[in-house]
Amino acid sequence: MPQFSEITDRLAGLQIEVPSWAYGNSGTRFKVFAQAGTPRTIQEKIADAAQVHKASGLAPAVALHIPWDKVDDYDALNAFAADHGVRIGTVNSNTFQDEDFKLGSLCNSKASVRAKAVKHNLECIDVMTATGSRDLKIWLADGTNYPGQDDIRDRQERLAEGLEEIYAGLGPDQRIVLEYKFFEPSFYSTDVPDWGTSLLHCLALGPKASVCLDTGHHAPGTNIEFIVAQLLRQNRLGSFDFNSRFYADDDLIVGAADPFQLFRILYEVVRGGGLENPDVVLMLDQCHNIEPHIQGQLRSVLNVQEMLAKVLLVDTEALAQAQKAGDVLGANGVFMDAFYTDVRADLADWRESRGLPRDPIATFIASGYQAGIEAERIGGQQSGWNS
Ligand code: PSV
Ligand code: MN
Repeated sequence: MPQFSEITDRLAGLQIEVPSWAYGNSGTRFKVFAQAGTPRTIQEKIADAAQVHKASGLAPAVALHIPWDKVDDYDALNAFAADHGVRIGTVNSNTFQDEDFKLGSLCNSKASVRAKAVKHNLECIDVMTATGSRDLKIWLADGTNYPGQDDIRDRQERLAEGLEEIYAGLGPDQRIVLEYKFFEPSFYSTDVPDWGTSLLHCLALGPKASVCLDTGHHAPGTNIEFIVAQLLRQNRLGSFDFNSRFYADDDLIVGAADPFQLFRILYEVVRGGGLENPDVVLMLDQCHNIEPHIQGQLRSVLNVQEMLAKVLLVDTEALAQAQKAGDVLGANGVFMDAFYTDVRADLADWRESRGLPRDPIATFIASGYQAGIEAERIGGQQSGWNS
C-alpha cells in the first residue's frame, strides 16, 4: 500500500462545490426547524460557505439556485465572493416551484408553459455569463402521477426540443449538466428518471451536455459506482450532487449513511480519471434539517476528503495482479485494506503542515463565528429551501 506522503499531491487537488441552499433552513413536508443565525441573503450564504473553505481548504466554489439567489448586480456578487476567498460555481435552474409548472415544465403539454421554462433556463445562462460560471444544472420535477395522465412518449419529444433551445443559448465554454432522479415529486413516471435517459438527451444535444449524478436519486440497491464508471468511460459525467440516504432522497451528509459506498464511488472517480478532470465537478446537494448548517457542510467536505485519502491508498498494482490472477478474495482484500485504513491522524498532520486547522470543525466552533451570526442576524426573512 502507498505511504500517506505519496498521496498528498493528489489529495491537495480535491475541490468540492457547496450548495448555497445548504446554509438556509430546510426540513421535510412535516416541519422546517429554523436555526438562529441562518442567512437572509445570498451574501450571507456565501459568507457562511467561505467559513467552510477557510477551515478546510476544500470548498472554493458556491453553487447558486435561481431564483432563490437572484441579485441585481452579479459583478458585485462576484466581487463579494472573491473578497471572501470563494467563487460562484454551478447555476441551478428551478422550474419546480411556480404554479404554472404543476403539470411539468419542459415536458408540459402547453407550449406557453414550455416556453416559460426555456426562458427561465436562458435567464440562468445570463447569470452564468455575468458570474463567469460554466455550468447550468437542470433538474426537472416533470413527470406524472397516474397512468394515462399524459403521453410519456410525447413528453420525451417536448423535453428534447426544450433542451435544444436551452443548449443553443450556451456560450462556447458553457455546459448543461442534466440531473436525473427516479421519483419525487412525481410518483408514477418521471421524465428524466435515470442516467440512461439523461445520457441519451445529452448525446443528442452535443458535447456541451453531460449527466449530473445525484447520489440520492437511485432506487435502493442500485450500484452507483457502476454508473460512475460507465459515464466516465463516455466522458459524460459532468457533475455529482453528493449526499447520503437511508431510504429515498434523504439529502443527508455525504458519507453518513454508507461510508463504504462513498469509498466505492470515489474509487471509480479516481479509476476513471475524474479526480484531476475539471469537467467532473464534485458538488454537494444536501439539506441540514436538524444539524447546524455550517458544521454540517464542514463534516461533509471532510468526509469526502477522508474517503478520497483511503481510495488513493489502494495498492493498485497489487489489485491489478490479483484481478488478473483471478484471485477473488485477494483482490477484495487489497480493496478492503485501503478502506479500513485509519487516515485521520495523517490527515490532521497534513492539514497542519499546510497551515490549516488540524481539526477544522473544532477550530470553527472555537472561532465564535456561529455565535457572531446568531447575534447579528436578527430580523429579516431567513432563507429556506424555497428562498
Ligand atoms: C432535486 O431533488 C435536487 O436534487 C435538485 O438538484 C435540486 O436542484 C435540489 O434537489 C434542490 O435541493
Ligand atoms: Mn441534486
